[in-house]
Amino acid sequence: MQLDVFTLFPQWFDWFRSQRHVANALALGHDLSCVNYRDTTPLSGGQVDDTPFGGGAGMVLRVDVVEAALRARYGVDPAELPSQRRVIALTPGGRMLDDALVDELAAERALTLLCGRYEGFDERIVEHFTSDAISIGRYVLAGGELAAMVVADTVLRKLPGALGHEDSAQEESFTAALDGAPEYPHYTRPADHRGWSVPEVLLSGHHERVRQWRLEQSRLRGEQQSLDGPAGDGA
Ligand code: 6GU
Repeated sequence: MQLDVFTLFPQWFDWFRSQRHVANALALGHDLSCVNYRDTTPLSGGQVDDTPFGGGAGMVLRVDVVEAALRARYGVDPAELPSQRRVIALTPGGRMLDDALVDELAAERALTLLCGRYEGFDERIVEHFTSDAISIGRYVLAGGELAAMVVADTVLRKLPGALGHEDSAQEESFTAALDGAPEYPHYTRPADHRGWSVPEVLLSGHHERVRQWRLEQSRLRGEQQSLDGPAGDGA
């Protein structure tokens, strides 16, 4: 997987790259590169954003700036890119990220993630240069960088070998193995702490009963989440 992140804050990703599952994925031959919009801006003084037409607060990332950055990186007209590769704008108005979308992205050979700042993107960037717009939840971040890290984190940990333990991403929260429900509770030693004891079934050594109990717990948690109300997709 080739992950390219376009951002004004490439140094934020230094920390991210050092996280173990990310480092594992990179050691396996995957790549995470950052491109700074500022390095190729056609504007003087390193300018990358501007005030919104029609007025209003904040600054908007300029379409000419993003075009120059994409053109420099890929050597083609960025308007042709969406038909060649997955180019994703991180924006609160985008498609909500969930496990199914992560699986879809993890199957790609390459992903381009565009981070907006301030009030976000000039809409022409999203319209002409991207194949997708993705949001990570119904709240507003100061910029797309944290969302890009969430996307990169969730995608990279799905790649074979990234987690060290091959089953880890198979039967976990929101996967088909659990019918899309959250994961069941886990316990480890001590079996009793201050009288808080581990459910008996987990100590029984009875694999089929353990399996049934876990499925039931997962299902109950899914029900509880539905009662808690919509977490973005209205489910
Ligand atoms: Cl992708 N970007 C920003 N700025 N805020 C968000 C988001 C993305 N997803 C949820 N909130």
